[in-house]
Amino acid sequence: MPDSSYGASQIRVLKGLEAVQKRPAMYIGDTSHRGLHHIVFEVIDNSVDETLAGFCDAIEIVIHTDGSVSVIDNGRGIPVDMHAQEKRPALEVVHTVLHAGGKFGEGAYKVSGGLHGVGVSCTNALSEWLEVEVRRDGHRYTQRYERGKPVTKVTKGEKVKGTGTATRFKPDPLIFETVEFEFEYLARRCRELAYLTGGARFTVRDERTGKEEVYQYKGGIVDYIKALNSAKSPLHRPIHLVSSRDDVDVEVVIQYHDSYQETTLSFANLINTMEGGTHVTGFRTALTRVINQYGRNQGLLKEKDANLSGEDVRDGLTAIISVKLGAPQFEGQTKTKLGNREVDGLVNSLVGEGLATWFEEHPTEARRIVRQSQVAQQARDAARKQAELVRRKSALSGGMGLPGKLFDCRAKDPSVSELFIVEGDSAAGPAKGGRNSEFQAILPLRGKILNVEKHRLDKILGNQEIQHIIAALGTGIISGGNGNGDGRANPDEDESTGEETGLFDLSKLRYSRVIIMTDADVDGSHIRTLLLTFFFRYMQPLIEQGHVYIAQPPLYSIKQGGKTYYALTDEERDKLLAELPQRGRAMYRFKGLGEMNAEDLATTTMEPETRIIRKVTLDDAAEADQIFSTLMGSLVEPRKEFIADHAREVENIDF
Ligand code: 0RA
Repeated sequence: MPDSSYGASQIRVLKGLEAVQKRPAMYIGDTSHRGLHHIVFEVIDNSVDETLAGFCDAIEIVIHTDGSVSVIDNGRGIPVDMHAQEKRPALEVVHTVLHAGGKFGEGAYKVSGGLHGVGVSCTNALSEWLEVEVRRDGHRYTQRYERGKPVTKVTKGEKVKGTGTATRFKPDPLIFETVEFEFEYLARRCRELAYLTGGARFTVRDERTGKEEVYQYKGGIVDYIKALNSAKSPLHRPIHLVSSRDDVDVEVVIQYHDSYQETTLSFANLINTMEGGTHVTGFRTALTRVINQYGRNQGLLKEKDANLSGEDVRDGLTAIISVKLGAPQFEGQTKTKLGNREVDGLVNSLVGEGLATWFEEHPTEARRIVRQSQVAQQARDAARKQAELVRRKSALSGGMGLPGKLFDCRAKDPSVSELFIVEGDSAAGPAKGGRNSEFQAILPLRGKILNVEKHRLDKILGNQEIQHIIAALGTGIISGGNGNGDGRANPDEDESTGEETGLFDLSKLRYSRVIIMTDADVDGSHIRTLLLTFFFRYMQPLIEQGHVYIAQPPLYSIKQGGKTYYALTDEERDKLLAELPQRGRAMYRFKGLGEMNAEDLATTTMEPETRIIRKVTLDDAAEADQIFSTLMGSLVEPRKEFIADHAREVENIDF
């Protein structure tokens, strides 16, 4: 009965793809902006795998005007021959069977870059249509699918030169909440991949705007660290360590500069491990050990001196850690923490050996690094004393320690009360008028908000606006702060005394909701990024426990027939204008919160029954933190671009 097995496999395929369509979030995380882009990355990952295998050096991503996206590579081309078991062309199997990618034929990959590894069949299932074109064996082959199902056979076309795979697809609007692609989001990841693959050329083009970026970095992560430190004063040339053991590849690049912030980026199989993990722990333990050992051996650290802590040796450190392994385990809230136990000791010993050798060979630079860590140690002692002082002051003075600018609410029960952090005194007016003073408090921020990237803890705590926020919330802060992109409240798992986190106490939180309310423009979004970065680094549990929100004030009001309608975006405005009759209609554009009257602000943004607010996730905050680092901290090019794009807000940013 030759046909029954064919039928059975077809049914299995249908069930698989239907499961993806029924529960997309199970496969791609969510169906919002992030999930939408995830299905593009799923396709890009396949091309990147081909790059890692050494067969592909150019990948092109195009956003088309019809809402579809193309991913084009010059790899070997997905095989089109018959799949022995499935009795269908391999190309079709890859697109219709879950987890089929890379597992077929000879070319199975040792290391795969896909995050969830769900494969292109997921992208296919969640697309209104998908067309794939393979150049292979001197011919063109094509196939088209609609909502995951093949609507043509794999068709052999005309003769062509070269090899490669081109995939074009249009995300299904019945599945995704938004189908609007964001050029910057795709470009950012492609730039990262260009650094991590070290040589492959990534082109990202947006046919809606004509924008195009090309990323290619022959020096790999050494180029990456140079870019990160390009606006800083490095103490030495990048230290580049490459080694492997037990089928795990470890590549690390380290460069100290003369300012304070730590920037550690870590990757496992090219995935940005924002929550850190065993590779980061191994790296940190090795770094602390080698610097202390060298300092002791050279007599820079005296017998009576305390050891340098992990935090001390990371002041002014930029580091990129990239590991590749066969079976990565991803853990943590956002599945971006590497969990493989064996990696810790392995990275620890490989980095330890490499770094110790480098120190012996570069005594001048090595001494400079030890000396900088010692300065950090002294400053940290001083900062700790000051932090303790700030906390004691506010604890001793009880309610009296609240900032004068705070318009507090009457309710003293944190579980019912909310704090609105608003931008500028002009916005404070309507916010005060629009609030319910029984349970809603207002804290206006004024003047320059400190650039937390550039300053050490003692300076940050000295900043007025930051002090007001800390005092109003009542929780205190995590005194070490989080290293950039690390995502853990206490990064020093290997050496912590618990002292570092002792200053933060979530049970002291005076409001259950902390709502950031800024203008719906670029200035507002910038201040929001700054605040999220501060919360991410110094009050992370606040975000983890879901206490931070973003208000969404409207950009437009449209009055028509005695009723008022509001629009948050230009798209919403256009939709309303199309729906409402034109006669007697008046539209108004709010240039800022300060221009809204109290009633408008209350209904749209403040009253719990009618407002729109958004809960901030750790992911949002981590992303803000990364955007912030990129814009303010380091990369010169994006910063220039940013300033050019938003010149008028620059006066409010402390560079
Ligand atoms: C496995 C084997 C071979 C090619 C590929 C995978 C491949 C997959 C994708 C997905 C996007 N672009 C791709 N490029 C290549 C071919 C093995 C052979 O030719 O022997």
